[in-house]
Amino acid sequence: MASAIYVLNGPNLNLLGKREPEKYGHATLDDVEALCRSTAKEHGFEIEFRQSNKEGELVDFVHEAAKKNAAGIVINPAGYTTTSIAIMDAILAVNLPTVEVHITNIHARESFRHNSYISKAARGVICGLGVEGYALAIDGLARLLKKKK
Ligand code: CA2
Repeated sequence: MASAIYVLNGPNLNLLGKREPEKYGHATLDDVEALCRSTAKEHGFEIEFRQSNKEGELVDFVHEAAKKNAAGIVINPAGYTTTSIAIMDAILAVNLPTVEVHITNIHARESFRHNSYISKAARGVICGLGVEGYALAIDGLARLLKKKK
């Protein structure tokens, strides 16, 4: 069986495409999942796609990724980006290559969005490229993982 990339989505991302399309675009989270699956398939990976509005559940997903021997993690921590030492610690603990994604350019927005705890644990960060950022994160992880073989 192909190994999996876990794609984790934080609070309110279940509203993608349904609210504030001027900010976050028209793609729904189901569209993002389909994009992730097709991108991963090109590289021979499967996707485990999750969303939660609860910090602890996101921590559990990170632990699950390690337990299931995932190849890597793509995470949009959303509103937990600038507050969650718990998610940062989980990513540091499992030591899986992790790419942080934001749909918007957080650095061009309010200053309270700039300082990401998750970036301190991530191998790379993509922001401001819309939901295409998820596909680019999977491409990037696939390239990193191929190099390791
Ligand atoms: O740009 C991103 O992807 C963010 O992670 C989105 C978060 C925000 O707190 C970060 O600063 C940047 C917000 C996610 C909320 O998702 C919604 C989606 C549609 C409508 C309303 C909220």
